[in-house]
Amino acid sequence: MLLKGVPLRDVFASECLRDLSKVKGHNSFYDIENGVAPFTGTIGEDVPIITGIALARKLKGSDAVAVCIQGDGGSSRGAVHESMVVAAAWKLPIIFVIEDNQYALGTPKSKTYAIQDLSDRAKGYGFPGVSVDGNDVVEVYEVSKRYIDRARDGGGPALIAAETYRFHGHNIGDAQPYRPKGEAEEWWKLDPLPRYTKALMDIGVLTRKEADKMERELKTEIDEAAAAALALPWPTKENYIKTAVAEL
Ligand SMILES: Cc1ncc(C[n+]2csc(CCOP(=O)(O)OP(=O)(O)O)c2C)c(N)n1
Ligand SMILES: [Mg+2]
Repeated sequence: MLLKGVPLRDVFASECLRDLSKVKGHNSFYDIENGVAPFTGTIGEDVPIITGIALARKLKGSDAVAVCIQGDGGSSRGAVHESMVVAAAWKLPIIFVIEDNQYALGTPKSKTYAIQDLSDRAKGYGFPGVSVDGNDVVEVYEVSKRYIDRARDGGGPALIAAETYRFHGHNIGDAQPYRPKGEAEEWWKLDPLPRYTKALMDIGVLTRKEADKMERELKTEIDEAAAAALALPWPTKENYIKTAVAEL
């Protein structure tokens, strides 16, 4: 949402269920103006919606490319399969991204899949599939750009599986009994933020001092946006129903 230009305050406010109706005109977790599609909360079921958006854009002759980001768990659902079949057959401008963070709530990937690399599935649909180190900012950017450009040129869909890790529990009440001891510690060594900072310092475009300053400024920006979001009122029942009905 941030990359699409949604203000940080509004992202936090959506997460914290605050009333955004006066700001956005509705209270739901999407931002059509900034190109962020609706999110249903039912994992997997967003994929046909985003595939439909890609179809609509293609029919209208737009050069937009839909990027559909989902989890390893969500991507095992039936609607995802149907979306990939139709996206391939109609060469739709859509990139399917699986953010493979190894867990769906408390279920490890190995209990839901018999394959390790989830991009292998692409071959069966008839479009390219590629696995990337999801903790490497530059690799993710380069591979995404390659396939987004291809889709924009009429080349059709691609599947990118970004291998990563969910560092924290699924939610605040998750004691994570399912996680093998020491596993998270290994993944923390691959934390993308310090890795990218180091990569930029290695090629001489960033100094430690600049990185520290940026971190301090961003922390202030995040704290201020969070405080501003929490200062917004809760939606009233009437207001919530009114905005939901207006959208329908
Ligand atoms: C159809 C459906 N079943 C169950 C849930 C509850 N649920 C919410 S998130 C989640 C795990 C999703 O895992 P994954 O797709 O890997 O995404 P991650 O949270 O790891 O990013 C589940 C089971 C849901 N939202 N929708
Ligand atoms: Mg997951």
